[in-house]
Amino acid sequence: MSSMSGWSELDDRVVAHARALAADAVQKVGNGHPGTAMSLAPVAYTLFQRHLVHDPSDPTWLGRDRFILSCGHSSLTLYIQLFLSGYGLEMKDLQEFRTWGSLTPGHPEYGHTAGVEMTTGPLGQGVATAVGMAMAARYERGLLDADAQPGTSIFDHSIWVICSDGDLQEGVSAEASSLAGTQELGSLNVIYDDNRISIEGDTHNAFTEDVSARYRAYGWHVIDVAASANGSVDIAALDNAMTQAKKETSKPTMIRMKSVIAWPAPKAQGTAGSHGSALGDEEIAATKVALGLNPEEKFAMPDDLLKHARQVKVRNALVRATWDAQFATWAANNSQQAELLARLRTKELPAGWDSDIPTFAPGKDVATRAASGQVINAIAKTLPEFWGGSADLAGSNNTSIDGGGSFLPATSAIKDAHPYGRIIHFGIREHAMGSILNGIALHGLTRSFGGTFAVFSDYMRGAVRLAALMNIPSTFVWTHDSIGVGEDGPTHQPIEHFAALRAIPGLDVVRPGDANEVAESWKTILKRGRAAGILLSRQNLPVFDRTDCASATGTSKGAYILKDADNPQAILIATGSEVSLAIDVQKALASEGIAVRVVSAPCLEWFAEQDQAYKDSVLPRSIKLKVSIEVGIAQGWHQLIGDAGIAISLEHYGASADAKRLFKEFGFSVEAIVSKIKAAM
Ligand SMILES: Cc1ncc(C[n+]2csc(CCOP(=O)(O)OP(=O)(O)O)c2C)c(N)n1
Ligand SMILES: [Mg+2]
Repeated sequence: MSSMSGWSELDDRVVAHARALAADAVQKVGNGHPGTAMSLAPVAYTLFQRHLVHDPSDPTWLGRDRFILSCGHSSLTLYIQLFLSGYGLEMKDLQEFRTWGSLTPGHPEYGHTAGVEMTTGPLGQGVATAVGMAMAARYERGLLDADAQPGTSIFDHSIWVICSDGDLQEGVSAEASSLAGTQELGSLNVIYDDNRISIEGDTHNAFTEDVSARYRAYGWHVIDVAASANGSVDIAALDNAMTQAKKETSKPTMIRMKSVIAWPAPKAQGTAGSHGSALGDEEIAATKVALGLNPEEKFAMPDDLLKHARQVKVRNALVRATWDAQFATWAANNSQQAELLARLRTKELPAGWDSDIPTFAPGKDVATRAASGQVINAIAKTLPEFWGGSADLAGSNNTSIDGGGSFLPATSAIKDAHPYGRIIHFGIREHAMGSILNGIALHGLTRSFGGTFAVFSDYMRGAVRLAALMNIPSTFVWTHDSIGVGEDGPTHQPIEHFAALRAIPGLDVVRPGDANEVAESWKTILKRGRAAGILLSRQNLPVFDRTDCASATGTSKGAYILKDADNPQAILIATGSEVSLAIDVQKALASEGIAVRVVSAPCLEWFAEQDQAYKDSVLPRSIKLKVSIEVGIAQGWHQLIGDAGIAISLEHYGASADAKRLFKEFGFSVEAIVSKIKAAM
């Protein structure tokens, strides 16, 4: 039994049963990850019982700490604590582990199981997303309680993470951890399960660096916790480390904790086999004997032990009540902020929030990235919760909020640094930027965006997919969206990216055709509150004369008739920079007596949601010749243009030359498209 105060023999018995539960749950379904959940059971229990500020009766309590299990494969680590703390999971749910419709899927899923703060499973993401949560915590504090002394605000709380070797091998965690050091995110506490085992065995087959030294070099506070003599996690030392972690408020803390996977299974402990395979009845029985449990019993958690563990609910209800009282005082003294908070919690946009968004006059060509920059600044005026930045391309992505100040700790020597600044400098870390945006969105109160070149959306794809999977409102700003980039050449010219991004279910891929479509796109993105990416041109584009064309409000429908003709013989469907080209093609054909309709299609996902009558009105079946014009691969377009359609596309990499020349060389000219259409007629 551990000698620390407030820890009793009952706690030891809960932990012993929790270890056995992990083994039983995997054995029952026949697959899963028992070893880590067994060895981490005391770690998570200590955190949930003694350190994590949470209210199991209200998993969305604003004042709570956040907990992320970055090594999502060890989902039982979390499920068992949710069961023991009384979040609503019961033994039956553990028995249904990894089965259809259960509350205990293979990896934790946000929005599915109460108490799960993020979907994890792709290693590294949890650590990186937690960095975003810690950044959001500081920014939100700035909105609500800016002047409170450090550690005294009711909005001060910690972000706790348990991660594994794989989490720290993944680059995304390194990107984000480096930034967390620069940002001095004292609220972030990461417990690293240093068990030196991954699927292929000893991690020294690929991972020999001194992780502690690396994190110290990042500017973290690192605490090393050795294992007990018998191989189990040293709970008293870990408990003490957690206390130290909370005390350190000017640096993120890493607790590097030695453990033995699957401890104390006699044969399986310390083996890679225990990572992802059921241990087998015999080994589980032997483990139970080693734990002092009845080897005949499965899924055991005696009532007295469960009752003991669930006292955490009672204890924390008192913490919650105190917080509620402090909150009431805060609200009474800060009526404006309280009003803001009430709105932010409902995720509603205030009346007139979009009143400063400009309308762009025709006549002067505008790059859609430049229009986006203006729109971002207009939104920033009315929505204090709107903030973001770029992966070192702010000037190119047009993502800076004028006068917003750089989000940096008070100690920073950077000009315009401010702990509550609205401009995030992500550094050249696209993947972490994506994860951090997800963390900000998950944290709950604010809306954030992050920019880079569209071609580097690939670098952040893991995070983008998770944003869509979790259905959270991360907004990705992807500029330089085509060969229109010009001279930088094929490494910088997206080709397959539109299709690749549209392939992600639940992601809105928005490619506005002119400045006014940009304004409407941002409005729609903000209103919908879903994961979205906006693709913007580097080069100037004409601003359509809306007295001559349809209103840009059609943007929110995803596709709309921009400019019609009497009895059109064909429909041109274009996105982004190709919409103005389509208008020119329409003119050229008209001069030859051929009438065609031009449809601008800024977002195929939004269009897909429209009713059939609307879709048929824009793209009637009776007009057989449908022509898509988009300067990327054609993949996906045949769904809209059908067998009789033509896709004007780019099926190969670009080249280094001026943009106009590239469009012409690659068939994106009025002449080339007109002749293709005429041939098809
Ligand atoms: C990005 C990513 N790559 C690969 C995997 C597949 N995978 C799951 S767990 C794991 C390694 C497990 O090692 P470790 O992180 O040390 O966890 P432990 O076995 O100690 O629980 C791998 C490669 C994954 N989940 N995510
Ligand atoms: Mg490991």
